[in-house]
Amino acid sequence: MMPSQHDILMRETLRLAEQGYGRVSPRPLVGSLVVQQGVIVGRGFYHEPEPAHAEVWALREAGARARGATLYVNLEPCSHHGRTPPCTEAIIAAGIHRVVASIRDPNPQVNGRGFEQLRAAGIEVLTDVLAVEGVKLNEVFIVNQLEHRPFVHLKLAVSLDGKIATCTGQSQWLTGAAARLAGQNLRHRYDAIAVGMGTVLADDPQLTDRTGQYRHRPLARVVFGSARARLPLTGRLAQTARQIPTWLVTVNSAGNTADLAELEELGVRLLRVEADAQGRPHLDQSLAGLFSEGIASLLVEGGSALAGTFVDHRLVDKVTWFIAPRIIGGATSLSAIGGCGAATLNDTLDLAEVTAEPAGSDWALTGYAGQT
Ligand code: AOF
Ligand code: ZN
Repeated sequence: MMPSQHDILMRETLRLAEQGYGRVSPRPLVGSLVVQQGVIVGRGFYHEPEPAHAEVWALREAGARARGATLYVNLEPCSHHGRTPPCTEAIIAAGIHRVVASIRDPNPQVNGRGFEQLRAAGIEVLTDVLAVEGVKLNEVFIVNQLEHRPFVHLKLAVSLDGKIATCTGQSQWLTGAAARLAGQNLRHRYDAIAVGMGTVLADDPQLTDRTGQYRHRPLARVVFGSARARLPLTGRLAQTARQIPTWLVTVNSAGNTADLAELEELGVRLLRVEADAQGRPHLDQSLAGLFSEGIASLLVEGGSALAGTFVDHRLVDKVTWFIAPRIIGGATSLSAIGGCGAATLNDTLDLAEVTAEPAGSDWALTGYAGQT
């Protein structure tokens, strides 16, 4: 079937919105087009630090040509006074004849009111155009609005037999350059990377966005600790904590020890939460704390224990496995996911919408964790 004109123009709108990657969080990715008699006369996408919404950029460029035109936007136009006046008012004032949208805005301040206001002003409103793609583009924003927690994406590099290290603990590098570059590109789309203390102690990682692409806030680092394990003072994370936001999630019972005070002096931020049954930071509370610090999305990069905790709690939204076509073997070599795991095959974490793409000689398998 031939794609409709609306589908073609919405695809272009989504493509424009994507230019906001790294430049919008914790707000949504939004693109907009103004189309007059089949000709695009205005384009816009949302990008910090400019507060203007995508629709406003597109209307500005269109100027008088917006009168009687169709406006495409991937998110319902806002109806509230935020940092800017409502886009619905700007659309009505510009004389737009028809609005074509992909998805409704889950923000409770909008949530259907934008469409209502436009219809009440006599504007034709068409919704749900490329809705599946529209939801995917703003998967982070939707989880933020509905669940008030960061979107969680679990990303690991594994061997064909699901191991992340050899029996002697060697893990660098399991995958090739192309997969590692794809991993960097993933980092660019996230607000923070999370790792467990074991990974910090084993690898002394930098956890930085080295894509070279502009981002309006630095990629934050989050280390999940416990009551005992400490972030090494001389490690790369602690030593760069002044320049790059670095969080240590720890349990209340860790107290106010001298080494925690020293870490704070180096610029490491402490997030203290209650301990769970295993004495580790309570995961719901940790995510709530990070969210209230402005972290809207979290890329969990391991190791096995931390990944296991997220899986056991079913606090995973999306998964990407970079799979190297090599077999490590060995009963004692570390597998990707620790924790308790599923007791029966009814309890497994099952992925939906799975795609597999080649990444050099490796594979990138991505899927969504269905709610169980
Ligand atoms: C954006 N950019 O292009 C559109 C948005 O914080 P404010 O005042 O800018 O308002 C943000 C809300 O506006 C956002 O949560 C969403 O509901 C709506 N639409 N936001 O940041 C845009 N169209
Ligand atoms: Zn708006």
